[in-house]
Amino acid sequence: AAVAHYADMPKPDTSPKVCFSEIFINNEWHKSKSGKTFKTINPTTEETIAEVQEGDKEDIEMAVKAARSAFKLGAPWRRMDASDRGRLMYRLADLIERDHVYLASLETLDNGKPYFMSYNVDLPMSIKCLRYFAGWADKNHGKTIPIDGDFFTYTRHEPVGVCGQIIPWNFPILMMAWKLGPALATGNTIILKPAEQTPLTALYIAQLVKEAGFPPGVVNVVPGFGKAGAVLANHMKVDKVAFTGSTEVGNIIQQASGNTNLKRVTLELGGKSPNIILCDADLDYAVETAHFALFFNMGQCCCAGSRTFVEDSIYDEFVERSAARAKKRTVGNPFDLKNEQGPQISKVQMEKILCMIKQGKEEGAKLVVGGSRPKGDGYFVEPTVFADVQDDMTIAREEIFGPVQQLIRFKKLDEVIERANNSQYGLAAAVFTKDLDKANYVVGGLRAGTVWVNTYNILPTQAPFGGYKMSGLGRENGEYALSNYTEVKSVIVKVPQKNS
Ligand code: TXE
Repeated sequence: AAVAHYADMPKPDTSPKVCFSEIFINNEWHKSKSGKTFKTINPTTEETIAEVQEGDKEDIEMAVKAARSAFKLGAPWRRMDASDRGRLMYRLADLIERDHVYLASLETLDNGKPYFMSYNVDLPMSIKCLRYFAGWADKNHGKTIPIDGDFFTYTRHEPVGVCGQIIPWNFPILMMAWKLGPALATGNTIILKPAEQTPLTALYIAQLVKEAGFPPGVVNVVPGFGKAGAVLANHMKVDKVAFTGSTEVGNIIQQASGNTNLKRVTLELGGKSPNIILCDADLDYAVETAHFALFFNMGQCCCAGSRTFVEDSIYDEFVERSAARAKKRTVGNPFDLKNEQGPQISKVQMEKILCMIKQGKEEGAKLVVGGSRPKGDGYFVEPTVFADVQDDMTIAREEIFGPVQQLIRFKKLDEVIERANNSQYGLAAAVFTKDLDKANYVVGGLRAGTVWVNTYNILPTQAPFGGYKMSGLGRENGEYALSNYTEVKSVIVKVPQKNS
């Protein structure tokens, strides 16, 4: 199917020009107050793509001021009709679509993900997300409530206010869309901090925000490191922070809120998602989908199917076929359409993955394919498959965030549900079977925010996504996301006489 698409796809721009590398506040470009810059690296070549202005405390202060001012009573953004907020969002989606090839190319350059994916997955999903939430702008309404006594009571869904949004590097444009969509639809103002590894597409989209006609200060984009994020999380004048990243930093952000102004916090964190394959599943399809569940985006997915539980009677066959599939996986230059896998995001991540592979071997898992860094430049890791993985091994407990598949044996359904749930995480899960009763039983038993049945990695903008347990707090996407960006106000009005 992938090959058939090649012919219809516009060619990538393999050296897209970097147009914006400064800090975006009040619809203007600024140099950092400290004068500092940082390098963004091409993970395929290990070369510097650009020097980016490094936002820090003073720049965040300036951005918070801009966002507060854009949120003032009577400000254009506050006075704007909700339907017009939606129109601006549709316009932003149209502009991203206009620059689809450029943005997909820039994403591939900065992140290393195959252009085939950035063009066909990241960009379309981001555009759809903005359009979906644009439609919500004038539909997120309150209720009238028949309270006791001579009163008229209604609720207003009001914006929370100034929102800090801190995003990771694995899906830079898509994470930006998931954050901007519900926040703008509901009328908030934003300071977004992209990940230090991948600031470029967020900065380009900032310029499109201006071109679309959003008033100054509504969307501010401050590139920088975790310490700039920490300033947002601790800021007394930030009303909410939305974060996607590691569970470790998620904990810190929740604490920062507790230590300061109890700002609203939503978190989308790590996972160790179980993918349960029963013996009656279509074997070819299950092997291919389990492969995709783990290896998609170089394994850098919070919902990666990183614990593949396979029923005893098909286990050996499954291992053999999974190994054969991983061996066939094409790895290399992400601009080359035939490659399924590019480099990992950074040297740090590559080394973390290699270290966990070593631990897997030391703890007794059986390495059946891969396990090393291929020769040459770039932060590549070979597609790797481990068999005979036990639940207590590090590779079965901790997030690897790389192209490393764990195949785990199970015998009974009850047993596998318990083992699947025996994790600090609860982001996603899947079950493969033709038996509807068994599928429903597994669905009911799993403690996870998303459960896929006979599929994986389907993340529609219309359906909520988020984690149980230490995988997060709150839901992104779908109608549920709106409540994370609204305060509910009860208004109680004395009336002379109430009638039914
Ligand atoms: O994440 P961090 P890192 C997991 C994955 C990966 C690990 C580490 O397992 O191997 O996390 O990746 C900002 N206050 N995920 O180090 O540090 C940071 O600048 C406020 C899962 O890249 O959590 C960046 O913008 N912000 C994940 C963002 O947080 C801080 C995606 C994420 O970086 C901060 C990425 C602080 N104290 C990694 N420290 C997912 N859920 O999809 C850092 N940041």
